[in-house]
Amino acid sequence: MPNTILIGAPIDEGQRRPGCVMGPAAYRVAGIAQAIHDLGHGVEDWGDLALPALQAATCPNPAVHSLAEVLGWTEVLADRVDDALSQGGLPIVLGGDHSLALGSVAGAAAYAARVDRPLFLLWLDAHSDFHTPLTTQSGNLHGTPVAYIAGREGFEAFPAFPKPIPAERICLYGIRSVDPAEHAALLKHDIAINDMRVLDERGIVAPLREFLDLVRDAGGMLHVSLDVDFLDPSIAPAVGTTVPGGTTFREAHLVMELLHESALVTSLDLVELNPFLDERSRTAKLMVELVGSLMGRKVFDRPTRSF
Ligand code: Z70
Ligand code: MN
Ligand code: MN
Ligand code: MN
Repeated sequence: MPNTILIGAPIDEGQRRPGCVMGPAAYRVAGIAQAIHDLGHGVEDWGDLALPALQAATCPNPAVHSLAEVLGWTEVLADRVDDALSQGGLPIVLGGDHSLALGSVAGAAAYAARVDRPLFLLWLDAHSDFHTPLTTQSGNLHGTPVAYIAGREGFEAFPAFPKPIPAERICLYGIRSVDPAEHAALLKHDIAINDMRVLDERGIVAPLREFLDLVRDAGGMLHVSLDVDFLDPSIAPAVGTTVPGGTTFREAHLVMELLHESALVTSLDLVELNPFLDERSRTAKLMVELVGSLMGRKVFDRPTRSF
C-alpha cells in the first residue's frame, strides 16, 4: 500500500451548521495517524489547509451562500490531492463538510487524466448530492459535488471539472434522501443508485462487488467519499443532517473490509463529521475504526474456510 497522506480540510461553508470545522482535529485526537501506522502503513500528515484569498464570485440562484469560500477550498484541495497522488501517496481528506469533494475529486480526476487511467467514484452517503448551484433550494453547496463530478451544467462559477466522470463509473451507495430536482436529474443519468431499497433486498456485498469488478476490469482508480450520514444515526450521531435507516456498524465495517481486499482505493474523503454534535467522541472513533478496516484491520489474517 502507498504512503497515506492526511490532508485536513476544515471546511464548513458548504452548509449552515457550524462545527465541521473541528472535524480534522477530532480525527487527529481520535488517533487516525496511529491507527494507520499500527496497520503497517506509512503516514504523513500535511496539516490543515488554509482558505486562500477570496475571488469575487456570483451565482444566479440567490439561495446559494458562501460561493467564494467554497470556490477557494475547491481550488486548494484539488491541487493538494493531485500533489499527494503525484507523490505516489494515498490521500485521505479529513473534513469538513461534503463540499470538499468538489475539490478532492477534481484533484483525483486531474491526476487520473494525466496518467491516463479511468477514475471511478464510490459515494457512501444518505444523500445523492446531485444538485447544481442552479437547482439547490437550501443553497448548501455540500449537496452538489456529484453533479460537478459528473459534468452537469450550472457550475459556471467553478473551474471546469477535469475530465468529468462518466455516469457508468459512479456508484451511489446507501442513498435514502433525494430532493425532487436531484431525482429528476438522476433519472436522466446512468448512475448506479444503490439506495436502501436495493441494499435491503440484495444485501450490501453483491452490489459493491459488482462495482469493484468494473473498476478492476478497467484498471481504474477509485475515489471513495464517505459521508458520516451513510451510517445510521444511532451509531453516528455527530452529523448535521441525520437520516434514519442508515447502514449498521457491521455493514459499514464489511464495506470497508471489501474495499481493503479489493486493493483498488486510491483516494478517500471523510466528510460531514460535526464533533460539536458528537456523544463522547463515538462518531469520530467509529470513523477512525472504519478507516482501520479500510486499511486492513481484521480479526484473522488468513483465508476463511468452511468444514
Ligand atoms: C439536501 C440539500 C446534504 C449532505 C445534506 C441535503 C444535502 N439535498 N448533503 N447532507 N451530505 O440541501 O441539497
Ligand atoms: Mn500542486
Ligand atoms: Mn454528502
Ligand atoms: Mn449526506
